[in-house]
Amino acid sequence: MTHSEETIKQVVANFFPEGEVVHIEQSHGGHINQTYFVDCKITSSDVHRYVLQCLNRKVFPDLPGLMDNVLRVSEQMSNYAKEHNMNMTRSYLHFIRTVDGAPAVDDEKLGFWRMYRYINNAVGKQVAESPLEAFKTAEAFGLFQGMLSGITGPRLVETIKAFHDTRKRYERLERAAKEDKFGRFAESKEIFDGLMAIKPYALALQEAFDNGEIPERVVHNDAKLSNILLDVTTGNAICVIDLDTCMPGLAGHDFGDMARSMSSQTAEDEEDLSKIAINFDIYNSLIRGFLKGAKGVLNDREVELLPDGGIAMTTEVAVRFLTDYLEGDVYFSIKFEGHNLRRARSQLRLAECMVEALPKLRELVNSAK
Ligand code: GN1
Ligand code: MG
Repeated sequence: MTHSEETIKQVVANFFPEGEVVHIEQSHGGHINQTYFVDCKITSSDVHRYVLQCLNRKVFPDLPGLMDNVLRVSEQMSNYAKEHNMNMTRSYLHFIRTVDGAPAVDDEKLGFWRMYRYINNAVGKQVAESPLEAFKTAEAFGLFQGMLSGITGPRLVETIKAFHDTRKRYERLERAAKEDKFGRFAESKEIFDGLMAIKPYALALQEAFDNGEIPERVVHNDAKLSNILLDVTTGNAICVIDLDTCMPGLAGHDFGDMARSMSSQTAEDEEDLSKIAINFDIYNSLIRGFLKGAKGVLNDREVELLPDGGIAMTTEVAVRFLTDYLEGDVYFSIKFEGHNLRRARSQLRLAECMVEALPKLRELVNSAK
C-alpha cells in the first residue's frame, strides 16, 4: 500500500472517532489520486465499507474549491434522484463529513483525504463489453449533462486551469520535446510526428468554441467508462463517479472521453496496435445513448461535433501522456518504465482510426438526430 495502515487509521478517526478499521484494500484504478476501500466497524455489530481517497495536491492546487464543486454537483444529483424516484443510496455519492463538519481531512503531514460510502454490487469497467453497455453508459453521462445544466449559483471552480485546452497541451508537448530533459525524444519522435499530423482535427472542437458556435457548460471532463458504476446484476449504469474535474467545459469533452474509452474494445495502454479499431455498433450506441440522456439540451452544432470531441479527447490524452514521458513521468502514475510512451502510442493509434472514420462517424450522428 502507498500509505501505512497507521496513517489510514489516523485519517479514519477524523471521520469516525469511535469506529474500528477492520480491513483496508488499495484500489489501483486511477492515475492521479490514491484510493482505498476501508471496512469500518461503526457499532459493535455493523461493518460498513467506505472509499477513502488521498487527493493529489500537486495536480489539484485548490482542494477546498474542488470539494466545493464536488459537493454542489452531488447535491444536484441527489435532488434529481429524489424528484425522479431514483434509488437514493446508489445513484450519487454520499460524502462523509469529519467530526468537525469539514468535507475532508486537510492536514499538512497526513495530506488531503475525503471519504464516501462504497456502493455495493457495482463495478467500474476498463473496456466496453457490448453496444448495450455503451448505450447505458452514454445515456447516464447524457443525463448527467442535463442535470448539470440546471446547476445554480456561481460558476464552478476550475480545479485545473485550461484542463482541456488542447492547443495549450500541444504547446507544452512541443516545449518538452525541444528541452528533451531526459533524452527521450528520439524514441518518441514517431509518436510526436503522428500527433502533429492530426493536430488540425484535434483542434476543431476548441475552434468551434472560440468562434462562439458552441457554449460552455458544466461537464464531467473525465467521462471515461470506468467513471460510471454499473450494477453487477443488471448491467445498468447506476452512478457517475470521480467528480474532481466537474467544472466548466464542453459537452464534446464528455462525449469525446466516452468515445475514447469505449469505441475500441482495447485497454488505454494496449500494446498491440493492430487490435485497436473502432467498433461502429458501439460508437452508434454512444451517440444514441448520449443524445437520449441529454434530452434536447445540446444545440445542433454540439451534436454535429460529437465525433470531433472524440478526436480531441483521444489526441489530447496522447499528447499529455507523451508530454509526461518527456518530462520524466511526473504526472500520471505508471506501472513500468515506458508506460506513458505506450499509452501515448495506443491513444494516438485510436485517434488516427477516428480521423480515418470521420465521414462514417458523421453519418452515424446524422442518422441519430
Ligand atoms: C486521469 O486518474 P484518472 O484515471 O481518473 C486524468 C484524466 C485522463 C485519465 C486517462 C485529473 O484520470 O484527465 O483522461 O487519467 N485526470 C486528471 O485515463 O488529469
Ligand atoms: Mg479522474
